[in-house]
Amino acid sequence: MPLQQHSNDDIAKRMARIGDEFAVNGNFLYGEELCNGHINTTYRVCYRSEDGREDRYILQRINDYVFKDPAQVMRNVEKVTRHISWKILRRRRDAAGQTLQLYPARGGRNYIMLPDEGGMWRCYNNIEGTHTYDVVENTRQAYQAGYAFGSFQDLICDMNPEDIKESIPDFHNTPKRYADLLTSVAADPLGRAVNCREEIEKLAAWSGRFGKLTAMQAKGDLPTRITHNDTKINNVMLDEETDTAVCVIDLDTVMPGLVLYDFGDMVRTATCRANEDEEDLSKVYMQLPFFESLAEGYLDAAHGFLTPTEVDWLAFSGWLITTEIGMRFLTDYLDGDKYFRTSKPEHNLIRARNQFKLAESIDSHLEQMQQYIRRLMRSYTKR
Ligand code: GN1
Ligand code: MG
Repeated sequence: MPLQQHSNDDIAKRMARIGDEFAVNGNFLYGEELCNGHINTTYRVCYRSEDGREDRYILQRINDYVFKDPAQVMRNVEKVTRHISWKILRRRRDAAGQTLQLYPARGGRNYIMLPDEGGMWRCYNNIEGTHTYDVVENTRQAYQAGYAFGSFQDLICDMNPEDIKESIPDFHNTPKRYADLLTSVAADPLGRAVNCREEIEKLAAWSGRFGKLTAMQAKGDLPTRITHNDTKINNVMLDEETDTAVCVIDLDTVMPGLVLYDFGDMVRTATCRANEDEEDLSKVYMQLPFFESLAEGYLDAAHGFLTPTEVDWLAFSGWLITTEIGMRFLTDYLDGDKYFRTSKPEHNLIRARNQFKLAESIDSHLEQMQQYIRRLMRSYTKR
């Protein structure tokens, strides 16, 4: 979601200065800030080449409070983007431009360090002819999101796991996230715990279920795979005209994980018509038809490689990840809003309450959700 175009002001000069560090073609025309992530800073810039062609690029600053080793993030991203491009281009030569590509920077790396501009910057192609949604509007979009991330997992499942390092350790380790919350409650540096007693109690009551997936993973009952780990609906680029999925973006958290974390985060963001900032909690609930389409899209792409145990926990993962992200918002609220970008007072508390409401709604549908998944799986074996 661009805010405002800049072509000749100080912001434009900064964007041009950063863009000129990369192998982009031509002269800077204009740029705009894209405001749909909580972590990195993102600009879309347009350059005109000598022959009059206008090309758009994405410039992004990697947040080094969140990603402690940004160079490692870039090594992961480079391997993943290359692997995907190689696979897609082998199938469809005309798909160039529809996968993420990094542009080299001055000096030969795929990033540049600009200490006076906040640190590390990188440059991607802008995937033209596509758009994203912050909330799902119809079941077709939910299907496409599921299909896109299922296909993504399929595309990267043959990468060498040794090649991809953890960019944020314990990213989806829910018991660890809960322990972090309890540490923040105990420290309570800003005296905010008093505002969220009810939420803290709620989590204590739910905490017996937080370790289900990590325990199964530790026992070897759930396979560790390379996964995306941030499968929000607005990380799927859909064709502007047909609304079919073109590619997924935001690869910074691609690392070893459970496919259930990816599916869970899709349930969190593609089955509710309200976004995570919605304050009117009466609008925050899961819609079963959206879940069904999401599951159908995901399984159409992924049913071939999932194990029966993975399939058994798909619905539960929606509840778990929604609760986990809510817990992370609450922890950041207590810590003083250092991690997630906020734009109003109590923003992280609002988000946490929203997520807990959604988690309760998902929880009340778990049996129906899992039944639907079982039915879908049976339909594949019959085909
Ligand atoms: C962050 O920046 P964004 O919106 O892509 C976060 C995700 C959360 C999400 C909640 C690296 O992602 O884990 O699910 O906010 N990313 C990181 O909206 O922490
Ligand atoms: Mg992200």
